[in-house]
Amino acid sequence: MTNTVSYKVIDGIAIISIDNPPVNVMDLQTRTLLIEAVNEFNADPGAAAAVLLCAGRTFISGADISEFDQLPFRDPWLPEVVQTIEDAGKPIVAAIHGAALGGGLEVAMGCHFRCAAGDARLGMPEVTLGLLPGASGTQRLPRLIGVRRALDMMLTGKPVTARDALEYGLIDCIIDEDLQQGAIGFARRILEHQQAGKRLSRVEMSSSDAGPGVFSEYRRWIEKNAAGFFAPEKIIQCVEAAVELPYHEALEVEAELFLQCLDSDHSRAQRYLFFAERETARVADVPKETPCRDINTVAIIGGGTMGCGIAMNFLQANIPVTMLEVDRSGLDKAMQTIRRNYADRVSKGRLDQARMDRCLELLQGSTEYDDISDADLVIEAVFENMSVKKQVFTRLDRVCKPGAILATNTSTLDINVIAGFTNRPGDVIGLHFFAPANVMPLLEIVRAGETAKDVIATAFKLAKTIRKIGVLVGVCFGFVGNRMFMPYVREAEYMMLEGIAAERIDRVACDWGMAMGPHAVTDLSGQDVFFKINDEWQQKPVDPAYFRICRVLYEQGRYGQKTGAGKYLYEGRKAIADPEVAELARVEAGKLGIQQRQISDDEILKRMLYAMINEGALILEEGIALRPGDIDVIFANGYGLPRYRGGPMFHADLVGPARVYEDICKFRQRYGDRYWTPAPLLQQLAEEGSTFLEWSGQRS
Ligand code: T1G
Repeated sequence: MTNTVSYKVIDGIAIISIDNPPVNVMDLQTRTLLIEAVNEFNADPGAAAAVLLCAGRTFISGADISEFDQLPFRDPWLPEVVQTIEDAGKPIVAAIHGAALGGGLEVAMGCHFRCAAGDARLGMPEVTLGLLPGASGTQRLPRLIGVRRALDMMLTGKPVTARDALEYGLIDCIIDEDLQQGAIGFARRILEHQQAGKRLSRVEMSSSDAGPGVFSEYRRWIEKNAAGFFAPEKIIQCVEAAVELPYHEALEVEAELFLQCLDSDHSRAQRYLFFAERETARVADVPKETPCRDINTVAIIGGGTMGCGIAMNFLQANIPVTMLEVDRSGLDKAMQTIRRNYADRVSKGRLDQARMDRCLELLQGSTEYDDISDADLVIEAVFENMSVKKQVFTRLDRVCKPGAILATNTSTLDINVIAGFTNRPGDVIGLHFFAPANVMPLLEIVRAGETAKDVIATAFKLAKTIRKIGVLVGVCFGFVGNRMFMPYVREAEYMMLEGIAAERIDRVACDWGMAMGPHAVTDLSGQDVFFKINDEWQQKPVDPAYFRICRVLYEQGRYGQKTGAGKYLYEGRKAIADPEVAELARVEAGKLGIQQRQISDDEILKRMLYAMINEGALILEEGIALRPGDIDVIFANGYGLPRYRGGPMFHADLVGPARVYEDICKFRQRYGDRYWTPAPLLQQLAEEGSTFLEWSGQRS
């Protein structure tokens, strides 16, 4: 194993270099060798100062997250490394490029000075893993940049730019030339001026550093922005300790609260998603080195809401787009929609005017198919109807150049049939975006029977280019996300027929952490949308109770938010429980002979989640999803499942497949086989005492 830390001296300045590809994590070897290098520097009379930097594309990106499941930590643990650096008898300058994240920034704060390249980023993303900075970061950061800015960084997990870091005092200088040379020059200057730099553990803090009411202000921030998450409150408690206790006592509080976070199901779920999101691109028969097609120009067919949102993704990635509509008025409307979407973002400060102008410069419009004959990628986003798709793909097959990728954004139709409208099925793939298409991070990449491997590889590369998380799914009704979401809504609807109010069902879902309850979601998308999806579905259950309330509401024109009434009444976007809907449910239940019954919150939640989990088990058996983690990534990034729950399959493993199976068997006894026949894989795991993760061999 090559050493990940090296030491050398250049004209009296020691260079301590970390080289631990791909992102210089502080694993055990690197922690051990870094301490040895600092000790060597301490003892080296030929080195008056030291520069600590990293090889490769980034500074230290943090502790090794994969170590967190192998407790106890193997010494030297990171806090010891940071303190060893600070205790050095001579100045050490951190030279940061790429990103200094988590433990990486903590190591940099152990140094006495910090320099950074102009495009470097510095952050504390631990909260995104359900953790807190556990190597003295909660104590050093407030001492360096103040309580408020430290809480902002640690609670949001968002990195700051080098310029902001300089303004905050997080770094001492920005180096625009060669980083190592610049840092050496900086080190020489501090020696000339005999500057000792900051030993943060010796900086005193008191409650006056926090200011009145700051912690209650940030607790209100948590309620609004991070409700339900475990770690944010612990971060605040660490900073309270920083201003109330001596450094070393407060450090003990940090250590204790860090372990509480580490041991929480929330953090296990969030760490699991971190790796699961990086695993989705691993496709056994499409190796990493599969060549990709060049995508330099994109055409979008259909300038509706989805088509415009999809177009914006590529414009923001500096890829020219031609929007194709059937006629001039449709095209003008589409171009206006895109302009308005960007203008909204500019008015909200989420985009600057220059960026908007650049995006619009890359946008062309046309009503002629011939104008897109040279596009490298065409994405169809027309009306969800097979005959319309046939017209589009027949024409694309005729006009598009050889090698162009022909993608459909369909969410329910059979892509094998769509590929059959062309003479090039290998070039056809599904790219299923989620509304709003320019915002939602999820992209279902739908592999049809003949989709070529380089087309799949290109789709994954494209997903990264447009900052989406691509997940490969197979062809079936609803692919993975919608196919599992429908049983979730089906049960939510059925319980209304059993006499449970829509608002109570939604509350139970939201108490578990869902961003919106199932009934609020269907009112947002539209009861008409759900009615049409089911109407198009040839193999839908032959069951008069299936989405019965949705159908009755549709027939009454109560589509949801868009008509001011659906499952709820609406005053603007405010949902108000509607007794008429509860009565409607009772009437329909009477017609269907469905008994009203008392149902506990616990069962309400299980009925919805276990319906999803059972469908997910079928999906895994059918190979429609490659891994349970892929399913969970879909739900964490496209359906508002809280990241601290991991996802439906992670939840099943947490509860235990055997207990899920047991409850599903009880539902089967009461409601029959149609919806509650346990998936064979779930039964197998229950009988083996195994989990979905073990079954898939996926990294936890
Ligand atoms: N630990 C282990 N593996 C990591 C890792 C980490 N910290 N960061 C990245 N990897 C792996 C990743 O799984 C992938 O592996 C490969 O490196 C490339 O990553 C005590 C408690 C740095 C911005 O949260 O945000 O320090 O898939 O594809 O897109 O207070 O990686 O190739 O096998 O993401 O260029 C805090 C996490 C840790 C930063 C680079 N730090 N990493 O993005 O590459 S907790 C973080 C990232 C901590 C201390 C606390 C990104 C990146 P594989 P990648 P990228």
